[in-house]
Amino acid sequence: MKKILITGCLGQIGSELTMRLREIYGTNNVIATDIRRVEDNEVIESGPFELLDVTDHKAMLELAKKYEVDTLIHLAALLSAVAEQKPKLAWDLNMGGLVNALEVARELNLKFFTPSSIGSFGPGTPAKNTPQDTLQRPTTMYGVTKVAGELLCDYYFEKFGVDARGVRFPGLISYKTLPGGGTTDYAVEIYYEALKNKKYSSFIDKGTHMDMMYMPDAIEAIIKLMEADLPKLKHHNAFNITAMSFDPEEIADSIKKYIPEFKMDYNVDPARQKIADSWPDSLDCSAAEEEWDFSPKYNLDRMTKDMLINLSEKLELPLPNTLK
Ligand code: VAH
Repeated sequence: MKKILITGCLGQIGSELTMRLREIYGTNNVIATDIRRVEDNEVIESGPFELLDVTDHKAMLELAKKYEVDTLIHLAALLSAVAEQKPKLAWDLNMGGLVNALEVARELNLKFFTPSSIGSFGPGTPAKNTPQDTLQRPTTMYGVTKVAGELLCDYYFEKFGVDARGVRFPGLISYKTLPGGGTTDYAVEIYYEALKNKKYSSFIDKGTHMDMMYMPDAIEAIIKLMEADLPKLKHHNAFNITAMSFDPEEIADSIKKYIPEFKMDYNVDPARQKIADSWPDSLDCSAAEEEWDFSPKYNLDRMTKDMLINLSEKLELPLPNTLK
């Protein structure tokens, strides 16, 4: 990768990936795009930014040519909960945007990345230690677009030689940008509420295990995969990756190690609970470990400590005594 075009740069992944890529490859070599412009935003103010609607193939092609990029990282998509409320819009954006991005990668011979998700699995998939190659019959529109996306990316690799790579992300947790419309968002909200109010009502029920990962590990995984030697990859779209699996009780217990008075109860959202119940409990990541040395660094307690320290600063709230 030398010159990179990113779509969805203002999203939860894009906001952090753009800044990290600019650190590594140089600010002017990372062109950030999104459908909207916002004020007072470090991604927009720190380097090249363009407005881009990913359903506009011509506009995407013109930007890729204008900046003479060699890599396209396509992140723009609707997440699971919103996609379930607006399934037709989710199909049009997630699939229309993806096929446009793959066409641009084909036409300009670009290296390509787009994320899949644990949402690409369904109730018929083995829930524990979910294999890299297994049944994928998701019961959500988000999952349908993720499975279709994986198949489309592999098609472009086999048919046109597009070097398309992807990972199946678990729930991603970060303090820099609030997630938008996901099922795993409870695992981000809980940290904000723990600092603000010392309590949280989880919309996901007790005992619901889902794979999760701290954002720094997710960012490094994308870069590591994209820099891997192509001949070493037996899989392309998309690799199982995860760093931990927990349920609401376990993340609450981790927070209590730093905020002993923290209390959690439940106000389950049936729609997002139904989505979560259809996803695996824990993934087998051996293919990613063997083929490109995937190795996350944050476990639950280390993530909790880092989240609380950074959120205290971001929210201008007192650091818990245990962290002083
Ligand atoms: C979502 N955060 O909840 C995303 C992700 C595995 C979850 O795909 O939709």
